Amino acid sequence: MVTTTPSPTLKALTSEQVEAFRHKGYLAPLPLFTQDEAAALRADYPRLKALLLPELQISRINWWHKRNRTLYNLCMHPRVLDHVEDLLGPSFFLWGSQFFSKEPHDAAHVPWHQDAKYWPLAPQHSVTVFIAWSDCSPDNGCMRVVPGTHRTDDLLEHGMLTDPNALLPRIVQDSRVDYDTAVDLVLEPGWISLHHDGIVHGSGPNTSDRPRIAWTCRFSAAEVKCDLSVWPTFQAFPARGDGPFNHNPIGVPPTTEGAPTGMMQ
Ligand SMILES: O=C(O)CCC(=O)C(=O)O
Repeated sequence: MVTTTPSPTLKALTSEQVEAFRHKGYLAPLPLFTQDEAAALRADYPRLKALLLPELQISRINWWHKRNRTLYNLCMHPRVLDHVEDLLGPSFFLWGSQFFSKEPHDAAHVPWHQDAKYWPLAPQHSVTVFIAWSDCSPDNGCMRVVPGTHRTDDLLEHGMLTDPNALLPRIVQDSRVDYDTAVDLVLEPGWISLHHDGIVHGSGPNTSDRPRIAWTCRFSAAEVKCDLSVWPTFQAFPARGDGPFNHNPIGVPPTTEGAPTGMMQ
């Protein structure tokens, strides 16, 4: 397991919060956007969703930041980057983004998993910023984490699922994970959580009358390299610091309001 490398000068978090992230593998809840800013995000959701090809499901499509200026800017918002810098250190890049949305009474769920199990990235030094666009609560399927599960030497065994409602295809299969200790990450609109790429996390279905809308952006420290034989369309978008950012192809920030045309497209 690779630990966090906090900046010498913290920008958004306290040293106690950085220490808690190291120990538990997540931080939440963290208020980040104002109520007005959160309402503006939420109001924009139908426009963004309508940009997708009709056959695509919004929660099964990623890497919007490569195609859409508004969402690129959201990932690169200075307050978002301040939080990431406090955990990854001064030089890091953006490479991933995805909505995880569930309509009211939606059976969609996210099986327990470790992000790093899906990602051909090395060394393991990445963090996800999860931004709530709606409230995220137990009844509408908020994210859940199993604290401390990032502190294993190796990634855990995962099995494959065929469940059509599973938003991701793999599930942790390791009897050492104690799900009784799982924590609900309850967020108000505009609040965020931060999670380590090794923590076991997932979420249940939406049993409420309200939508659950969340946006994730993924960042890695400058030294992280992607195996392009696995993810040939991977691009790094430098976010902060001087790098060097020479380990991966560099992306050109979008200037228009486009949308992905498929996974990783
Ligand atoms: O939105 C969720 O419930 C899960 C999100 C997730 O798995 C992730 O951000 O890695």
